[in-house]
Amino acid sequence: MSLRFITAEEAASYVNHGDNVGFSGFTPAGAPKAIPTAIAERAKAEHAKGNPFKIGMFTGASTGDSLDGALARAEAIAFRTPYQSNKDLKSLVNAGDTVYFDMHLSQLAQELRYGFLGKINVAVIEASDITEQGEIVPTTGVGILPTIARLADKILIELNHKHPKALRGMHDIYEPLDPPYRREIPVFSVSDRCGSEVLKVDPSKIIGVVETDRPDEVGGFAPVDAVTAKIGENVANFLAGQIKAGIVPKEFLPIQSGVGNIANAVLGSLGANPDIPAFKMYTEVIQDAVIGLMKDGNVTFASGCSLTISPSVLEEVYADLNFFRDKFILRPQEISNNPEVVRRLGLITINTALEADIFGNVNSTHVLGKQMMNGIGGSGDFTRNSFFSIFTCPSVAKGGKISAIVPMVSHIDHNEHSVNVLITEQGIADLRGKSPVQRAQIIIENCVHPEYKQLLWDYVKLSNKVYTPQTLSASFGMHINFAETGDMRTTNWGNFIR
Ligand code: 0RQ
Repeated sequence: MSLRFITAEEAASYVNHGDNVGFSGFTPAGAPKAIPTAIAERAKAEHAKGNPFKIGMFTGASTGDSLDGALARAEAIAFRTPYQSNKDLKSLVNAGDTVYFDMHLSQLAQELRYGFLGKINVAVIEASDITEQGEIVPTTGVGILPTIARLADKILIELNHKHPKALRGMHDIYEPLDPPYRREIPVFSVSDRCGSEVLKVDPSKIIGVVETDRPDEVGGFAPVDAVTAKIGENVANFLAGQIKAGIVPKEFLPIQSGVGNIANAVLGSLGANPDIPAFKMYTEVIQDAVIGLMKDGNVTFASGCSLTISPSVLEEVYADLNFFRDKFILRPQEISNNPEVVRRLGLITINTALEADIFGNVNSTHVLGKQMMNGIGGSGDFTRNSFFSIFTCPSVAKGGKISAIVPMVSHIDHNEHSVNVLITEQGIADLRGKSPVQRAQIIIENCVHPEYKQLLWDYVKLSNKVYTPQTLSASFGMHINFAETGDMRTTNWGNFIR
């Protein structure tokens, strides 16, 4: 069957109001660009004629502005899952103007297969190569690609010439069987492959191929500052101590590192610490810092779901693909984040908290309990199944007006049973084997900013001789005081005692 090359506008004409559309990629890496923009234009044209036009959207994680941004601005989103970070989409989500539900990223593909989330009408897939037999080589991000390609009635391809055909061989495409037939996922070490190097789809479902030449819309990172550098140093020192204590084997364990500025800084610190051996990563997003660490020999292999690196760094990788070729595998998020594999490999997981409480519960998603930041992403997939889990965050936000450590988190993503170690620029709290009272003591002593220590000690003293020293009428006192006065520091517990 020969491939039909079409325009993005024609491709968009195959997407109808009410359709559920699955998009390839993970973060802006591997996310289609031309077809979503054309779907947004189509939505605007239909709206101008007075017709409804909205689609349901399944993506790997966040995407680029020409996908989430364009469709949000066109008011074309009926619902959206999972992780997102585009500012226009976030405004809709936080104004309650679209339906958004957050999910553990490893679970999305299986929940689509199980039928929990409805049908997929169309899959829009970015490819670096495609054959007439329906063999597709993905680009820099995989996401939920195999599942949407198999479940969708129609497939639209964006063949992006920005990515070399030589990417063939860098992906590992695997979809597990569903219960009761599922078997073990045969990944026993970070670099094991379990699937095929290309995605095979039914060629009769491919409606058309749109050729593009557009870079991934990946933003840069904030430069490392004194606070993020100190957090990174604390993480590296903690891990070096765990090797010395014989808890982490001297050959080390694979690292998973979360997304964002803090995570990028932490990785840099691990590479710079002479007591941390060269390591492998079994992670979700391979960020800029990893490329530098690979070049210096500090990271020897990375398995991930996407190569989310800034355009200039990606050019470096493509210019030297022979060096990088045997150092990466890109897999579907169902495999890169798979709980079974995470637990088997014994990952040390490092993710970022927006807020933590003195008992070790972590909020990674909600600003002050109500506003969605990005989503839980893969942090839950990794944290719950890790060898041990670390959460990092600066001890204060907004110039000190917010303490990142509070009596009770305003939203919970990771609970005290899954959070093993909390690290801020102030220090390290190792929570393993400790009671709630002991956890509160070590978190306040080691991690809380000096301006908030006394306030939190006073909070603990509000209850006496209980298992968890929580005072329900005051547990959100710092949040309420911030809402009323713009500063948590002036919280007076006396105002909250009933
Ligand atoms: O806001 O910049 O307006 O001052 O929250 O700061 O710089 O965005 O931090 O890039 O490290 O991201 C948790 C969001 C951190 C990310 C999060 C304010 C603070 C600032 C945060 P301003 P940055 P980072 C697997 C892992 C969930 C998913 C995950 C994330 C902004 O890491 O999305 O872990 N994680 N995935 O001022 C109010 C507080 C605050 C606060 C900070 N307590 N209250 N505002 N801020 N603390 C990978 C994937 O899943 C893809």
